[in-house]
Amino acid sequence: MTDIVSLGLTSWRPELESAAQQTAIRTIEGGGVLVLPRLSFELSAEEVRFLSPTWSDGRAKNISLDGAALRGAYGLDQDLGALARMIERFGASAGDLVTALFPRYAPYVKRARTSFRPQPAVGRPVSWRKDDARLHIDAFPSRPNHGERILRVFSNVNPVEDRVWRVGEAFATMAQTFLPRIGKPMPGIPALLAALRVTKGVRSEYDHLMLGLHDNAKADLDYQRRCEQQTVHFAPGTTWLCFSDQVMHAAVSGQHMLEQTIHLPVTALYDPGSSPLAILERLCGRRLLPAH
Ligand SMILES: O=C(O)CCC(=O)C(=O)O
Ligand SMILES: [Fe+2]
Repeated sequence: MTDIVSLGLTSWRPELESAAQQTAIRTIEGGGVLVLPRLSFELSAEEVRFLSPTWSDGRAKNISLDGAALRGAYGLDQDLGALARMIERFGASAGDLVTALFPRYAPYVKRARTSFRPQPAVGRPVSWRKDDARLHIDAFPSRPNHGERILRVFSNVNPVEDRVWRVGEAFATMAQTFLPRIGKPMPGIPALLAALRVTKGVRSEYDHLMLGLHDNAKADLDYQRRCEQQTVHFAPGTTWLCFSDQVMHAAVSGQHMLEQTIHLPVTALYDPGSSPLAILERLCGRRLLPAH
């Protein structure tokens, strides 16, 4: 069963006892979810108005802040400036938190995209491949990452409603089920996709397998129903973290969430042997990245 472990932190820059730090590291690198039920991201009275899907431009799934660029939002410049500052403040807080919890990761907390999700978590019509209501690991078709980890910090900013997830079985167990169903990449195709800029860089065998796991798990409705899983409620004011390239997760319900993604090289981990790259290489019995 995937570990769901809570810590009672109340600060975005906590000073941790060594035992709590070890718990945090073991939980997250072991493929669990670290839950901080007392760490809320506070909105100012001015910012509460952003808890509405009307700020979405209606096209993008989420509102996101990538460096200085706000995407997917609709409104007057002045309002969008305030919205961007709220998202930026969350990104900075999430970065502080990761630095305090996992000092080894600190050099890599050059933050990637921060997202704000004022839409209901489920209910929008999407293709099965994009349907995050199905259990999956995160793997992105256009962004090969060559084993780099996807660490995500989430916070439920809804004043009254839980965010609810299903959390599935351990990564290695899931991989054992689906690896035999994934074909070899077609020779020449990864290079072609990169040349055509369909992918940002060449898709490695690791990326091919991660996408294959993502797609095969989402496509298999019988697996979705029957695999070992638990329902997890993240109450209003809860923050949680996981490696979303490792934890099988699915959105069940909720609205109004902030999320920060941080990319980490496998070498930044306390235990690189726990990474999906190491697990898949053990299961396949060969290297999955090109030698360099
Ligand atoms: O909407 C959610 O709560 C989870 C969505 C998801 O799968 C993700 O952010 O990776
Ligand atoms: Fe996901």
